[in-house]
Amino acid sequence: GHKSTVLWFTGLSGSGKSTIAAHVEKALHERGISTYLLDGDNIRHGLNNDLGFSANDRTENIRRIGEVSKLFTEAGVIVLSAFVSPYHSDRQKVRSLFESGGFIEVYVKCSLEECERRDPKGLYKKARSGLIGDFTGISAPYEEPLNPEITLDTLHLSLEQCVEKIVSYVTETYI
Ligand code: GGZ
Repeated sequence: GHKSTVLWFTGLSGSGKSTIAAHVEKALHERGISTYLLDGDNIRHGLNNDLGFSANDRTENIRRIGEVSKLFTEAGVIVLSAFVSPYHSDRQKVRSLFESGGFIEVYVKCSLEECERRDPKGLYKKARSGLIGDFTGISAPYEEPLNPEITLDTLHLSLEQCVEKIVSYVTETYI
């Protein structure tokens, strides 16, 4: 039989989570593996459109995404979830929904300085000027993963190298 799994991407806004996840998804499809990508576009605009960015709302956001991820893995697909998920305890609760090996935490590591330099949506600028409150890295915390299965040092790895690191991890552990 086969075992499904969730790839849980965590990192700052602008660290590259969604971009890397989308490329991993494409690479897995090329190997005949079914996937489903959860990100802000399909979750925060739909299921979780009642939630904002307070600590409690983020906790509830991640809780629901964890449950949805579990449902999809039960349907046999590899789930790629790309959310800031800044709180260690929230990520641990999601991890506990899965059996050992079923939750692969991918820390998309990128310095605040670099994320702020990229600022693709101008959100850091708005956060600095006070137009957006509770902004991760500026006015809200980001708790680094303590023991992630995979760390991607995006300052030193290319997109292709990040994708390769994840795909080889998955194809070695997912039969
Ligand atoms: C952090 C925010 C905020 C605040 C809006 N803090 O770069 P993006 O735009 O596309 O990714 C960020 C996204 C974060 O939503 P998540 O559901 O991933 O967050 S969490 O896991 O913490 O619940 C950013 C945008 O939404 N955004 N306001 N205040 N990011």
